[in-house]
Amino acid sequence: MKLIIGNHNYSSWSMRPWLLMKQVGIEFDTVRIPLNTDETDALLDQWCPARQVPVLHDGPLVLWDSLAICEYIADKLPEAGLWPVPADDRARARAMCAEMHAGFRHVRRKMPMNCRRQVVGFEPDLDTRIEINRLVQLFEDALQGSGGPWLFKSFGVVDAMFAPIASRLHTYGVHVPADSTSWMTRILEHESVREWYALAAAETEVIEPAEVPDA
Ligand SMILES: N[C@@H](CCC(=O)N[C@@H](CS)C(=O)NCC(=O)O)C(=O)O
Repeated sequence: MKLIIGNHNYSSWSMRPWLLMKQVGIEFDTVRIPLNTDETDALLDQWCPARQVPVLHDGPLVLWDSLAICEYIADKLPEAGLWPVPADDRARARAMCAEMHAGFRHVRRKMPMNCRRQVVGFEPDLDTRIEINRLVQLFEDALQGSGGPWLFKSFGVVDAMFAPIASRLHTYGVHVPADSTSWMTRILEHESVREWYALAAAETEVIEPAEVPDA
């Protein structure tokens, strides 16, 4: 199995399936395509049918979407329990992943993932604040419903899908309520997230549009 990813520092979509695959202990190789370089387009053409990362290559199967890759891993390893068992919880977890996948465009644009940075004095604008409040509502509802420690009790697709949000909230110094903070801390201290951060720290590429200046 090969997972094609972007820069560890910036590629939030890549982090999601990578983290899930690490969590379940599946063996895979990584092909890293640094984004925004002169070689990026040629490498995307070679590996990525939609010219985006992440992409999973598993034998003849080529899967070009982060959520589809997570679903595939969950299907392949049902014993890993990557979706909650009660149907209502599973439906809620799926709705959360769908909302993450399709939404939060202000958070994505104005708070780009940047594992290496700790941005000083960041003040979200109104649109971004509204989306942060929605994220907090999702976290608090899931954690209070499940009792934690992960969003739906045990680590699953939903935690992997929201891991880059924890990274962003941390980078931009956004404070969230206690339950959300505990989940954020737990995910940022997850062994595989620390490994991802170490890989990000070792990268030298800088993507200027993703570098939000300190205030
Ligand atoms: N829907 C896609 C979105 C992936 C996506 O937007 N990837 C970005 C990087 S994080 C990308 O590949 N951009 C191509 C580029 O910057 O050239 C998924 O979830 O897999």
